[in-house]
Amino acid sequence: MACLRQILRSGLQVVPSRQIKPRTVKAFERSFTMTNSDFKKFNEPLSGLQMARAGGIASMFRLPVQQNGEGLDVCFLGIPLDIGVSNRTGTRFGPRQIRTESCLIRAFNNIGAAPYESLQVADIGDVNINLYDLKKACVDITEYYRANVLPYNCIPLTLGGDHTLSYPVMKAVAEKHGPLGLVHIDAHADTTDLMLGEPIAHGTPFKRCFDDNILDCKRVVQIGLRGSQYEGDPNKWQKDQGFRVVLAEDCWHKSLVPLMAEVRQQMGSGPVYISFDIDAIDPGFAPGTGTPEIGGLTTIQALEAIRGCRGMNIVGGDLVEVPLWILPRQLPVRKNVVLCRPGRQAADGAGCLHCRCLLVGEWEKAHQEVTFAFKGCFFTRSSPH
Ligand SMILES: [Mn+2]
Repeated sequence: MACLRQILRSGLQVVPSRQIKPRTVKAFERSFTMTNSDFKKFNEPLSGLQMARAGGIASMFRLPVQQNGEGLDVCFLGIPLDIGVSNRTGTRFGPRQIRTESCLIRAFNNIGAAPYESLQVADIGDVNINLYDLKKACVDITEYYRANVLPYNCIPLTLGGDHTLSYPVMKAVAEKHGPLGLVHIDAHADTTDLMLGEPIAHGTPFKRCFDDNILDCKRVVQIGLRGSQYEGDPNKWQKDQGFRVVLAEDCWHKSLVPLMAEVRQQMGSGPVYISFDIDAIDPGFAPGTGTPEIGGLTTIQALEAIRGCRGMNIVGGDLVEVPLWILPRQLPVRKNVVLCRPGRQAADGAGCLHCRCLLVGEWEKAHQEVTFAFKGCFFTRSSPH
């Protein structure tokens, strides 16, 4: 989330994202004269200089935990959902795992972003969902946001959980803000109408959003789409509705800074929701997501895309499809895991858990096509695709 002071300093237009509370405005005005110690009234991540990073409650960014969005500008909350996936399960553990990994965060970054100087942020826990009934889970999600987040003018940043959740979350957000612009970063369009005959699944959320008039279609952009498709002109439907579609191939070997300048123009001053599917990033960088596709965005491009949203009227966001298996030591088939390296041949038809390279029998070639630095890729003989 962009810091207001940084936005002003950078000369970008400041677009009020909502009715800014008096306390926030005062803090913003005072921020030019206050010292760091004066900001302690705002929550900050528990510093690794104060307490060992392995310690403390495993909240998002080691921020304080509270029950709802009261008094907050921004809240983190988790949705441990993975019964909407079409391939590998495990992202129900995503919120917990993201929180665990987030213990490395510090209050400032090296380009000067300082969100905790002007925004009150906390972790409000997880949505209690029915994991035996996907449709009921969606109802649970919308009702939770209506009751515990949106009445407090609090911007929800959701930790997923599979991509199904964007539909019920955006439904609640749009009830408050009206039709939403959407910055959707993903390997897949997620605009399928039915999956196995079902309207609710992780490949359908933005079709459902469209059907429910949740989207302001001229202000929708999808970035990073790629991979094999069910039909020859897979993105025609989105384009017919007015979406902008940016294929992964259109991003290869490029900075996304110019693209994001155009996206800011497209979004204008209206409310914007950001939905970031971790599988947008190449599986060489972000292995282990449920439906990986080679040839994806680099981590640098991911940062450019998110930083490029600065100045937009952001009313909510999510990070989805993050699985249990972020680190090799957490792979459930640990004993059988072998770390792939260029030059090493796949034996016995072993399947790659993350990049599908062995599936097509061309993993050396595939990795050459993924021109970004090779960060490690895991395969196992016991878990073919
Ligand atoms: Mn997705």
